[in-house]
Amino acid sequence: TQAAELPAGLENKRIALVRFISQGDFFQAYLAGVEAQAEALGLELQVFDARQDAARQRDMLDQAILQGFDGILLQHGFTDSIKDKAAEAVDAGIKVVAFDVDAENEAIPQIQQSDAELARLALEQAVADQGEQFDVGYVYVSGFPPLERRDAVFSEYKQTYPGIREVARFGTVNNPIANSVADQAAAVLRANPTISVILAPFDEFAKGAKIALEEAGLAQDVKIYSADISTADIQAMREPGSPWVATAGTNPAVMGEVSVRALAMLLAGENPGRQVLVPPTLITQQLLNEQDIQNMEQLGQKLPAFAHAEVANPEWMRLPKR
Ligand code: SR1
Repeated sequence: TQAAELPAGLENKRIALVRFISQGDFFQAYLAGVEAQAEALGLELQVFDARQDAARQRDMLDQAILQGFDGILLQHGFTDSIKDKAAEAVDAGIKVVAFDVDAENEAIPQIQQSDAELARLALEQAVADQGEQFDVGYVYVSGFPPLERRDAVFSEYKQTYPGIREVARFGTVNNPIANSVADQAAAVLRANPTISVILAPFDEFAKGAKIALEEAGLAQDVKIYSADISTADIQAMREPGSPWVATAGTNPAVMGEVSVRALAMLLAGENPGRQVLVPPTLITQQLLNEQDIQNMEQLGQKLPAFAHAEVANPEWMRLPKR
């Protein structure tokens, strides 16, 4: 079959990805998805990587505006540092979409992984496995919309199940995130021997918790429930005796593709909607072992939600080849 004609609005367009955070499996795969989808649509892409520096992200957004990009994809960051610049871009006629950062602008579609649903899936599994009474070590950093949305669901859970006690809260996004979290987790585990669950709603947090549990000889006693999935995560969950028993997530490469598709729709004069939500799926260690899933490609073959998301996908859309 012949590919549908692309809308005229997409010809010779240049787009910029302005990202706050880039280290870790999720962000590498997200970028791969952005690159693949931009190429499939013939969009020229430039990546601005702020490396977790809010002032630098603001400067980079400014540069993207001054350099006359047709479209801008914002990825993570803080409302206060980008809001006015994002509004400036919109006012200059630049199409803007945002993944996991709220620019507080009606003209900027917000892309996210249905974070509330994601947290619910992980917590439901924790309750199914551990019952309604357990002590939790919670890995959390405020200020990131996806983590805050997941946190709101954890707060509901603690109210619904008074036997679920958060006995320690810790977390950092200092690079390398997993190792920094591992150092904190080691101290938290020593101080709180009743912890039987670590809730780590970001896979770099879960990797850190796993390191700490294994070093402390606690991998049999404390279980990790997380967010996100990658090939490295699948391997870590499947290691013999791994404490990482469940995670909920989407395919981050698909999130990158969806983000560019939403931006392409705006460039084509179409509206992807104010909220572009990609539903997450629960993945347990048991499922990975039973189905002998070794990597993201195999996960996509077994669970089609990991291969493609049916959002921001008009008739004319060209998808990357896999
Ligand atoms: C620091 S924010 C980390 C999260 O961003 C993305 O939403 C990923 O799911 C990751 O958990």
